Amino acid sequence: MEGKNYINGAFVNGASGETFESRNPANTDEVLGTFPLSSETDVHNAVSTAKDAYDGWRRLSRIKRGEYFDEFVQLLKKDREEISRLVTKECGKGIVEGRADVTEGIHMVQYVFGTVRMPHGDVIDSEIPEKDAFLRRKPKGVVAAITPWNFPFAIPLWLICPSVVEGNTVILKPSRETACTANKIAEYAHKAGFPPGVINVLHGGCGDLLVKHPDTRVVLFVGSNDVGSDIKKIVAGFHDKMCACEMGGKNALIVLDDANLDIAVNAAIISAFKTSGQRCTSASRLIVHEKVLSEFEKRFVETTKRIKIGNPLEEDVFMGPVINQSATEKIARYNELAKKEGAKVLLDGGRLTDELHKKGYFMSPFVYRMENNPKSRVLREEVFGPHVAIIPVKGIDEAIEVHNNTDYGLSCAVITEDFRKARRIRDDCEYGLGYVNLPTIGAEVHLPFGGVKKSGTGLPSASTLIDVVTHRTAWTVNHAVEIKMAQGLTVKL
Ligand code: UN1
Repeated sequence: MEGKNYINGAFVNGASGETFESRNPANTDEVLGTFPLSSETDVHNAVSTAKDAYDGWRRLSRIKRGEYFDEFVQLLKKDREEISRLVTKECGKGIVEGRADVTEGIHMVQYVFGTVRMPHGDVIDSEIPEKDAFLRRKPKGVVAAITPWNFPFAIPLWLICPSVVEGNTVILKPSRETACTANKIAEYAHKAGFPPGVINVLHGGCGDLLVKHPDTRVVLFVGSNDVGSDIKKIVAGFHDKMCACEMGGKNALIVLDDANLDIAVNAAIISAFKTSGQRCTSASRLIVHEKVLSEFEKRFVETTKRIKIGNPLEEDVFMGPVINQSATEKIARYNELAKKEGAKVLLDGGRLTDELHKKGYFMSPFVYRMENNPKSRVLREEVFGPHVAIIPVKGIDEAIEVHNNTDYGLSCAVITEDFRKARRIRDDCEYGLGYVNLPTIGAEVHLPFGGVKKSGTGLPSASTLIDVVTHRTAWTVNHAVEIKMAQGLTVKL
């Protein structure tokens, strides 16, 4: 694919002429596409086109804006399989997950289209019977959306769809690792007929320029805490810019003493190893009650050994490669660190270099048992790979304490048959997404998606992004011929 930026309804080269490549992480010899490395000129062009398009776009009725999404989703649904295969090739997740990523993106488009004929504000009583007050929503202007490679289809759509349907215009800056998928999003938006400048895509190397640009009103970001923290600092320097950041997790699945162990093992496998552990919602901590520890551990390790790692386009492959060389190095560093910190290694993971795997970034699961230690780095820091600790606990109090012993707070799951214990987890653990008898992954688009502590800014994305990309305004109308004021302010001279 010869990728381009998508600005003002046209596919264009970058101003500098510099490019980068997107490669298949399962076979690094395979170049999937070449893309422009965007520079200041490209950012200037994209932001000014999005700014110009904003006025016309916001003036359309919300229902008219929604109709573009109807066209968009029909095109996406027709090519669902082709897009899924591209997602899988580019980011390495198994094809079942490639399809799920595309399905989740499609759900987001369907969701926003479904909202346009639904109530969108509130009518609020006034103290004065002749006054009607309305809560109305206004768009904000140009939105910059900076997205990661692990959900190259769904996450851009989580951010683009609510922004655009509300009347904002958007510039998407996708990860360089998954530029082909972002290019596809631009192609389908183009075919769906969105007016020029409403949706723009800028590849590579320009995220900070978009954040710093005085005309981007909102910055939406999903990625690492380091980058998110830098974005927050830059945005704080502007009086009229805000950001909503989703920034990873160190999630845990808690297995209590009364747990159904079939559910527990299955949920743990899904939580730890889907997407090779590279979801913000992946669990890298399994907090297990000592009464069920040996049985759980035995079954979890046996099942993990059966995981098929290989070409993610094969239907029965569970784990594809991780995303790139530096991911393999980071995971290996954390595996070593776990050993130094006193882990009892149950499965020693590492890079697979045999004939079948030598061309890709394949890592096998690293599973260990480790006593709770509030100072341990491996039990507190995000690894983003198939690296998982089993932490024994004596009861629910300790489980909660261990759960909260990290700076992150995104996703939490408990396996129990006891609704009272589940309620304690619900109330005392720190998280944004909580699950009972389920894995820590698999949120749906019509729920708020976001975390607490280092995981987020408290402004969840997907459906609830509407609160970030709109101003809630009060609009009050007087139906009387005289002015009657609230708070006893009525004056007649
Ligand atoms: C992410 O990893 O950043 O809940 C997103 C889930 C998916 C989204 C994950 N629906 O696991």
